[in-house]
Amino acid sequence: MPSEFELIRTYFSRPTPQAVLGPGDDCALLVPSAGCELAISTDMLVAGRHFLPDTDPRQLGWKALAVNLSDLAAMGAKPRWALLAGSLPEACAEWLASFSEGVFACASRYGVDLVGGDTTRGPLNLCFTVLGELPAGEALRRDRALPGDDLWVSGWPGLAALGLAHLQGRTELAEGLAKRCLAALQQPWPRVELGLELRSRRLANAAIDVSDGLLADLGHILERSAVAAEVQVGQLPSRPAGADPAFARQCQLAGGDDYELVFSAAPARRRELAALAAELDLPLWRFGRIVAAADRRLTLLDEDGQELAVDGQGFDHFA
Ligand code: TPP
Repeated sequence: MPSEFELIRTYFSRPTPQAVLGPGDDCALLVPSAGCELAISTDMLVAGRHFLPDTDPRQLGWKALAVNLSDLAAMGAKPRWALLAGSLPEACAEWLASFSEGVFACASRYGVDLVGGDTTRGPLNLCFTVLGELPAGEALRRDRALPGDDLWVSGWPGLAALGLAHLQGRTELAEGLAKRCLAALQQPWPRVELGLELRSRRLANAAIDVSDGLLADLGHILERSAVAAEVQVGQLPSRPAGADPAFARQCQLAGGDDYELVFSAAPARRRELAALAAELDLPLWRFGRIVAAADRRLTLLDEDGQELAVDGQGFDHFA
């Protein structure tokens, strides 16, 4: 059994060119770029709650870091550094090698240095802290949506929740679709480039990443911006062939684990957003609009303009 220090040295020590001092001392030493603010976020992944205990360790390593980077993406921050605090039931060399491979695959894809952390024995629990930077005063925030803004969402919300339901035997999926949904669940791609471009081109007024569910996370924008919204369900990506359509819609609206970005933008920016979608090769769906109303209400409309019941609170750890 390796000691804690051997474990860190063997599996979690890689060069950290973006740090003055990386792992090995009591603290890492970091210098943000001149004129930048730091964006900092932390997210914990607990076995049985955020992932199934038999999840492939390489995919788990990727996802544990990716869901944290998604928070940086939502604010338009450039990821730079990460710390990992984890408790592990045992120091299994094979598991650790695969897990750290997944972590560093994600870290190098998004340009992040792992600069420190902590390891202890205990139930499997992984908690990254990520640090990014952005020009002072320019963060994309939840509280800046304006009446009249369009609402947009990136990518393919709903696939990850379908994948989880499939793994848990709650729904059947056609073979090709199952593969896509499991990839969305197990290896999400945080929309870092999208967040950076929305921020630097000043295209979005407000943004959030979708972790708990599309409607639930949109609700945070409404709450913080003190506005209401109308959502046109028919303008969301069409339900994938090979799944129960009603269940797929439910997953899309309230499933969570998507790590897509929802944002609001002035209608005058539609053309630039279409160009950005083509540039990033990432679909952007205009699925509603922000309306002025003190009640912060979310109205769901079907293809015929009929109001639908809002059924789906999103994921809640304490529900
Ligand atoms: N159960 C298992 C075994 N795996 C899952 N992926 C889920 C449930 C679904 N799930 C777990 S956490 C979560 C979802 C949809 C929401 C996101 O997690 P949270 O800790 O709320 O992230 P945050 O909103 O803090 O970024």
